[in-house]
Amino acid sequence: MPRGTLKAYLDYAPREEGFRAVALAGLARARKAIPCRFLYDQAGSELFEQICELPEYYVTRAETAILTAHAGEIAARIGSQARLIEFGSGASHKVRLLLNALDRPRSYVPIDISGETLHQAASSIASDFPALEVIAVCADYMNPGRLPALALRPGGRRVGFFPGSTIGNLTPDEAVEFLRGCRALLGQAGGMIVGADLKKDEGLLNAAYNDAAGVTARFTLNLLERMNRELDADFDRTRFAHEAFYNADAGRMEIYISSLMNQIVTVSGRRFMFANGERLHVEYSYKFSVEEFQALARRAGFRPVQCWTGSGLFGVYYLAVA
Ligand code: AVJ
Repeated sequence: MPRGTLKAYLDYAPREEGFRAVALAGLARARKAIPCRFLYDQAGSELFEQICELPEYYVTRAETAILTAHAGEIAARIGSQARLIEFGSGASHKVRLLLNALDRPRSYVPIDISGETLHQAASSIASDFPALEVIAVCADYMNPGRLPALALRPGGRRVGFFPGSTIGNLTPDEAVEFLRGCRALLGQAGGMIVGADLKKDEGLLNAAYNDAAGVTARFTLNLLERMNRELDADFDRTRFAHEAFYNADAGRMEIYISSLMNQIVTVSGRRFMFANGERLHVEYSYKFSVEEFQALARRAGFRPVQCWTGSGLFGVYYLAVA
C-alpha cells in the first residue's frame, strides 16, 4: 500500500433524485417542512462556514476550544491504535485535533454524502498522516445501520466521532435511533465522541441564530434559491423571512422560513399557497444539559464516561458501548 495516499474510496451514495421528491412532499404538508440536510448545497455550505465565524455563533469556537484544550485526555480515553470513524466528516478539520493527539491511530474512516469535499478532505488527511490508513466512504451517515459493514468493521477498536452538535438536528428519538446504529457498527469494545450544544441563556441562543450581519438569514433563505435553481421554482426571497427562536418547553431552537404575505409559488410545475405568516420548517437545533444528553446516550446503549464543557457553552462527550 502506498503511504500517504487514500487506501480506498467507497461510493455508497444514494443515486439521488431526492431533493425534488422530498421538497414537493414537504411543501404539500399541512405544516410545510423540508429536512435541514437540504440547506447544505454549495452555496449553503459556504454560508455555513461564514456562520461559524460570526461573533454571535459560539458553537464552533466553543467545541474547537474544548477539543484543543482536552485533546490529550480525549486521546487517552480513545486509547492507542484506534480506528476512528467520523459521521459527516465535511472538510475533516476538527478530527485533526484528535489525530495529532492520538497514539498510533490505525485508520480514519470519514463518511460524508458530499463526494467531492470528502475526497479532497480524505486525501489531505492521508498525505498529512502518512502512517494512517484512510478509507473514505461516500454515504448517508444518518443510517449507520445500513452502512457497508465490511469497510467499517476492520479489526481493532472502533471509535465514532460526531462533532458539531449535528446530533441536535435530530429529535431525541431520532438521536437515540442514530446512536443505536452507531453502536451496532462500533461493536463491543467501541466508543463514541459526540459534540452536543448545552442549554444556556435564551438571549445568547436567540442571538446565535439571528446574527446582526444577517448571514444566518441568508443561509436559511438560500433554500428558496436552491429550489429556484434546481426545481424550477419561482420563490421571491424578499417575500419571505428567516425566523429563529428558542422553544424552552421543547429545549430546541426552531428555524423557519415565514411568508410575509398571501402568495402562490410554483415548484416543478406544482402550485403551493402560502398564507401571510405561514411557516416552512427547516431546522431544529436541540440543546441538552449534561444530564439530559447522558440519559439519551444510555437509552441508545452507551455508558457515558466523561464530559468536557470548557467555558460551559458546549459539551463534548465520551461514550463507551455499554
Ligand atoms: C450545524 C446543525 C450544528 O444547529 O447550530 C447554524 C446549523 N443553523 N445556524 C446548528 C445552524 C443555523 C448548526 N448545526
